[in-house]
Formats: sequence, C-alpha cells, structure tokens
Amino acid sequence: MKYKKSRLSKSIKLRDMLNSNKLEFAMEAHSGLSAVIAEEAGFKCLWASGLSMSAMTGCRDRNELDISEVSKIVEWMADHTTVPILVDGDTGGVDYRSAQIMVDKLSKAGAAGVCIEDKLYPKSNSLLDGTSSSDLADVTLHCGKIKAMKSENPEFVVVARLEEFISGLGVQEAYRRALAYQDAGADAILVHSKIKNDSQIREFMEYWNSDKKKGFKRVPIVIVPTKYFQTPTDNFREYGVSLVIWANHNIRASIEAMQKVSKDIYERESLVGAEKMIVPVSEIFRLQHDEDMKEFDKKYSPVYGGTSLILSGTDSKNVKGVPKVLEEVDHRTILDRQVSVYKNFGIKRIAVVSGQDSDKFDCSEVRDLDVDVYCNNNWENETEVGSTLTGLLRLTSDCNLKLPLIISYGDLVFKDSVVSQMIAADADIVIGVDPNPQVKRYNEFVTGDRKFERLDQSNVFNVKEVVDKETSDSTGSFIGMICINSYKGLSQILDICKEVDSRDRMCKVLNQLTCKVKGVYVTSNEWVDINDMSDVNLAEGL
Ligand code: SPV
Ligand code: MG
Repeated sequence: MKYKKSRLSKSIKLRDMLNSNKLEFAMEAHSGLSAVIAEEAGFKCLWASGLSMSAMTGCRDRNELDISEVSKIVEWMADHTTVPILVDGDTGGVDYRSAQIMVDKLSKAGAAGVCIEDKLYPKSNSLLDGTSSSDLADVTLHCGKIKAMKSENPEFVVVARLEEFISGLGVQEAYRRALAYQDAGADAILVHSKIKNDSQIREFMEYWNSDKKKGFKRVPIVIVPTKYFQTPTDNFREYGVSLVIWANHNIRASIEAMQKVSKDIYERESLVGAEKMIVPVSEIFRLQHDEDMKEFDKKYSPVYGGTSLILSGTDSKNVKGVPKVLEEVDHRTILDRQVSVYKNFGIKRIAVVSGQDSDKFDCSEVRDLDVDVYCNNNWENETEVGSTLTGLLRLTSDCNLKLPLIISYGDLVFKDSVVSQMIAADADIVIGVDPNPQVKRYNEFVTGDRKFERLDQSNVFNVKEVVDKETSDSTGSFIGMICINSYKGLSQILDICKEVDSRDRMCKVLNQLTCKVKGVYVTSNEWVDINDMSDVNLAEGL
C-alpha cells in the first residue's frame, strides 16, 4: 500500500515527538481500521494497547496473545497508516532474549517503538485490582531487557514503564527505578498511576524536573491518564510531560456501539432501528481506500472488453499504392502493430475505417488480425471527422459497445505506454499530445493548463483549447489519438461529429467538447507517424 514508509523514519518521528518541547498525544488503536480512524482524526502517534488488542481478539490482557499474534495486528495498523506506532510490549516477555525477539518482530511489522513494564511475566492489567509489589520485576532483570532491546536495534524506541504506583509503592522507588532504566538506555519513561487525580504524576515530575534544573539529563516522560481523566490537560503541560496516551478509548467506544446495535437487532428481529445507529456501508469502503482500486485497475489490469477504432479512411496511400495502415514497419504492418498493442490491454473489438482501396483490406493478413473493416464510401470528400463518424455509427449501432474506446489514426506506430496513460487518465475524453514544438504533423495544436516538464510525476493535464493554428499558448501538438472513457464523452463526440462539416478538422470536434477533456503528454520516443522512409526507420527503433 501507499502507506508503507521507511520504518526507520517512523522511529525517528516518535523520538522527535518525545523530545519536542510540546505536549504530544498518542491515541489507542487495536486494528488496521481503528488505526486508520485515529490517524484520520488527526493523531500523530498511535498506541497499540495490549488491553485493546487482547480484547479485540476476545483474550484476557494476561499475555494470552503471543508476540507473533501481536506483531500481526501491529503490521495491519502500520500498513494502513503513516504515523508512528508505540506498541504495548507488556513485560517484554520472560527474559532479555524474549525482549530482543520482540524488538525484531515489532520493528519488522512497522512499529516505531515498544514500551515494557517492570512487572513479572505473565502480567495482568494494571487497572485490575490486586497488583502488589510482589508482582514487580527485579530492577536488574528489567535493565537487562532494556539493554538487550537497544542492542538489537538502537534506532527502535524503547520506553520503560514504572509500575510502582500501581503496586502501592511510593515515588522514591519509582524515581530510583526510572534512573536505572534511563541508564540502561531507555528513550523515555512511562509513569503509570491509577488513582483518580494526578498527584502521583505531579510528585514524580517534581523529582525529575528538579534533577533537570540541576543540569542532569532526564529522558522524556509519558503518562496514561485513564483513571485521572478529569485532570486538565494543561496540568500535564505545566509538569513538562512529553506524551499523553489515551489508552483504550477506541475499543471502549466500539464495545458500547456494538452492544447497542446487537441488542437492538436481536430485540426487534429487524434492522430498522440499527440502521440509524451505524455508518453506511460506503463508509467502510472509504476507510478501506477502495476508491484507489479504480485507478489501480485502470493502470495495471487489462481493460477486458474495450473497443478501438483505427482510421484509414482518408487519402492515406503510401508510395507503394497501399493504404498507409498496411505499410510495413520491420516486416509488420502498422495495422498489425496497433492491433497487438490494443490486444495487450484486453481490447477485443477492433475496427478499421477504410476509404480509398478498401479492397486491399480483403487479404489474409487482415483476416488473421480479426478486425472489422467499415468502408467510408465518401472518403474523397471527408477528413478524419467523416471516418470517425462512419466508425462510431457502426460501433454504436449495437448496444454492446464497451468502453474505453480508443481512436487512432492509421499512420501511427505507438507504444503500450501511450494507451495505458490515456486509459488511466480520469476524464471523459483523453487526447494524446506531443509537447515537442517541432512536431506539427497534423497542424492541430493543444493548449493545456500546464506545460510538459520532464520531471513531473504525471503527464496528464486539462485541455483548454484545440485549434488549427499554433499560438503562443500552445503546449503541444495533437498526435491523432483519442480515448473515450465515458458514455457521456461518447455521445458528445458522436453528436459533434454529426453537426460539424465532415470536411472539418478533428480540432473543431475536440474544441467543442464540454465534458471533462484531458491530455496526456506523449514524447517522441513513444510514437511515430509514418510519412516517409525516415519515419519507418524511427518506428523500427520504438
Ligand atoms: C494498555 O493499554 O494495555 C495499557 C495501559 O497497558 S493500562 O491498561 O492502563 O495498563
Ligand atoms: Mg497493557
């Protein structure tokens, strides 16, 4: 997905947030979906909560999920978001080696850092009653884990969590351990408290800030105010806290919503009540970025069932007296080359409009290509506009016409890239335009809303004008290819072809379109129009 960025940069982002002088916030998430929702709300950091991830799977928050399972959940979260994720690593496992494996797995999953608490494995949730000092891990065991984790991956953020207040001990023990964990290499300390006010946090911060004032280095402090939620956030700013974790609010919100909706549907035996309580299905698709698929499909999948119309209806004879589309370039006719490009895109229905020497199309080479040949009997008095009308009338006479419909002049040799860009552009009609000012082949000039720049990410632009005279605003020259991507575009082009004089230039038709028209800049190494032997040589090199 487009979101998978460098893991290293996410760790750097998290470390920068911790070390900024601003109070920052991390929102709880426990799945890919909740992570997307939290990022969309504006959060710059996510907390992969152990409590929530366990609850989401129906497990207890007691190390019932193993590290591979946690890593998989984190991977889904990281795959679909861009912000750093701090993972709740519980105790870091039984020993230093489990803690190292945890860092390895979580960093591979795309997390930015992990937080480990100084309790014994298996731990239970800190907000449950009954945690006592006998549940605490030995300081040296915890320091060993922190050192091992930092040696495994120095970039990966390690936050050491103090459970002393949770276990009924005082600030001296919490402070003593915080210093030990900082010395072991922790990037930050999480001070946990479950009383209903912030007095323990304030007390701890007094110790920490007093050290800082004396010039000692002290790592950033992280807090989890689930139980002291009534404390004004400005207090935390005042104490110099670095990161606040809103630790379980998405899972709690979802539990209430699911309970209400399940009960309502069960009791009513109907969806009538529930429908008003829930998002429409389209919201799921939006959060899944389903919209992107349209663009991906257009870019990467064959179009299966499109149509193409090759125009050979005008006086397009070559020197040997055959229509130009039957001219050979490196032992293959132009028609054969165009047909094979179209077939590469899954386009099956291909028609050629013939004019002069229509009988030349009645040969085994053309029959083998499986194309329809429509003769424009009035070819002598008409331009490409007349041939286009002849072709479109035939193609639309049955209701099976499949879009996109690509029209190409019969003297063109072009690469797949031309067609793929035209099909992928989001517009009713897309035209191919060569930005090279030397190219004036059809003398039809296009003005786009931006000029071609070699380093631009996209070659697609909005078409402002197509005229038969070059102006100072012209940004390129029409190459003789039109891609009709919508039925709106098709009906407009058909109506205009009927209205204008069939001896008019194609630019007259294109210029009257009111639907969304875009151009694609196509460079000379992607197409050639065949006029003479030098063009044939150029086309052979494509
Ligand atoms: C979690 O969110 O899993 C935590 C925070 O560890 S707490 O539930 O308060 O222990
Ligand atoms: Mg936890």
